[in-house]
Amino acid sequence: MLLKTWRWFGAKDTVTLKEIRQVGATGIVTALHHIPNGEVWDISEIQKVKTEIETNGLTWEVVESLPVSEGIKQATSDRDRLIANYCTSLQNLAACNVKTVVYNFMPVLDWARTDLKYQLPDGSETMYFDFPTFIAFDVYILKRPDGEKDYPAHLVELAKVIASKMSAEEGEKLAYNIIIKTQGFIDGTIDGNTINPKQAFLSLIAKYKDINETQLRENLRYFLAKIIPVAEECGVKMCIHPDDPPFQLLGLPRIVKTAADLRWILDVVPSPSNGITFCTGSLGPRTDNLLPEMIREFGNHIHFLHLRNLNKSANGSFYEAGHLDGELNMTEIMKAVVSEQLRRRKEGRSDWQIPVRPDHGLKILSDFDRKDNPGYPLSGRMKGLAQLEGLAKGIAAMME
Ligand code: DNO
Repeated sequence: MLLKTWRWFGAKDTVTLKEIRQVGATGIVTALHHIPNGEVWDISEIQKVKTEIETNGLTWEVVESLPVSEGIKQATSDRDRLIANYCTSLQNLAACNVKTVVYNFMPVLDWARTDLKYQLPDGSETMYFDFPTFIAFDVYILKRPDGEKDYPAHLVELAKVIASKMSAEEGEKLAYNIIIKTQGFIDGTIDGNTINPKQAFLSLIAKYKDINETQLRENLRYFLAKIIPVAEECGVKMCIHPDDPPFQLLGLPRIVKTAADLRWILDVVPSPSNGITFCTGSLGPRTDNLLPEMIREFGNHIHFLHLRNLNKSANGSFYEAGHLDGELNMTEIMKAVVSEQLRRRKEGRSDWQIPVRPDHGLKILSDFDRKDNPGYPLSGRMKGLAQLEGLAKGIAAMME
């Protein structure tokens, strides 16, 4: 029922393609991580990775991500060249028959967590986004000018207390986790080689001083107007990834947070190629995001699914829970997914199965003996995938 996929970070990944085959995934989700952001992905480079995947009995199902350069998000004088490169990469991917492509439009920071080793009562580990701690990082560690004005006053008060109790070493660790550890491996603009990362981070943020949400939307519209016709012509389905977490951070504009945002994106350049990565964990921290309803509304445009769960609190904080364990009603979410698939199948569509990956996973069992990227342990994700598959099979059997 599910087209089961798995994120693989290429040669540097400690989980091998052979292992991925045994966890039961058939599709790989990966990127040309070795090509610098903004450069063209050549056919020969794409083909090399594709061949490696296929040699191991798997298929390259989804590109996550073909990164959108900061110059495109900021509409610098270089953006047309960067967009032309982007289009060439899309055509090259299509020539190799890799036709589902993830991207996001988050300025500077891709995703944010404040604790990468939060322990659950059973000894497993997960990731936490504590909003006051994030504000402590922004206002008191990074010391972004006027940062406190971008958050509710009562949260800044909490942040102040948190910062006052933090040792210099803990503060540095928090900054390292937010700026580098969670960013470098997913083609972030700042990696472990950057000298003075905090300064570099502040300079990147400062570039958005005159870009508000309206302007960033206009920059996204411009980008979509150029790339979607190219994608449509070569049969590529673009899927924008929502902002994680789905609210403003660091005073930066964020425009992929709600159903209204997604509606705007789909309407501004209407095309079957203009689609969504429906990520339950990214959209989930907001109580106004009613996930099953959103799947029903946007179903036709959902080309890729990230399924994960979380437990949240009223101030925007959350931690990632087991795939079936958190507050998001995964059964209702899966019912909406299965209905959409059955609808497509009835219409005779070849893309009736939406690729899905267990997004992140808890660190459990032998995961503690391996080095992995935050959120991407082997056993925890494998458990998540198995749970999601069982749920989907059960639901499909009852519906069919
Ligand atoms: C983190 C991921 C993100 C995601 C990108 C998509 O684990 O969910 O890095 O891949 O935002 O462009």
